[in-house]
Amino acid sequence: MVRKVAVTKCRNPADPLDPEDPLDLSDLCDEIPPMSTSSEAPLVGIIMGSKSDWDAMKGAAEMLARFGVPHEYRVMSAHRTPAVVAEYASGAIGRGMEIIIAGAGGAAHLAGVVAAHTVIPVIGVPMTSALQGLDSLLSTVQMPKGIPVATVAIGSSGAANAGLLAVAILATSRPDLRAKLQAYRAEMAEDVKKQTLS
Ligand code: AIR
Repeated sequence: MVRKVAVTKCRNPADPLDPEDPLDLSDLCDEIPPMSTSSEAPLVGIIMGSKSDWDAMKGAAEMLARFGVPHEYRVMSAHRTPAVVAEYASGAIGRGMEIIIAGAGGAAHLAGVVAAHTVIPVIGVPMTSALQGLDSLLSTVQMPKGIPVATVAIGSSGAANAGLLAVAILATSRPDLRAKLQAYRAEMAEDVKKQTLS
């Protein structure tokens, strides 16, 4: 018998829980706003190992929202819900997704496991941890030859940069997005030039 595997997502509090579904971890997502963004199919999936990662990972979502990129965000764990991760990653291309951003901390295998199940680019974000994120960084970045994960910096800077890197990848075939990215860089440069030390 094939067991139904639900993709864990951050449930809208207005929606009922599914009592039949032991994999429904959506109660873990109380502090994460309902999944996303727009009615368009997501181009980027943002996933994280725990709701405790959201404070940092929301930087990726904010960046994608700033550039108008349809995206979604969900909690799923390579260790606590491995079947959910496999199903999500395997189904990403079929759902029209082009990039997955995966954040996890400690023994951070989420990005690597996702990359093993799909050929779309996977960006790994190491979360801060009991070891200041060094364990997360090494377990995300040190992938074996053949299965790449593009790893960004530890924590919230990394999450924001993961969003920007996703935009840059999408922009290779989307001139409008490339123009927005160039405008963002110009704006950032202007801000730096205005900075004074008093
Ligand atoms: N984690 C969850 N499943 C596998 C891993 N590596 C990570 C989460 C989080 C850390 O464990 O990504 O960074 C602690 O999770 P929690 O839920 O205990 O706060």
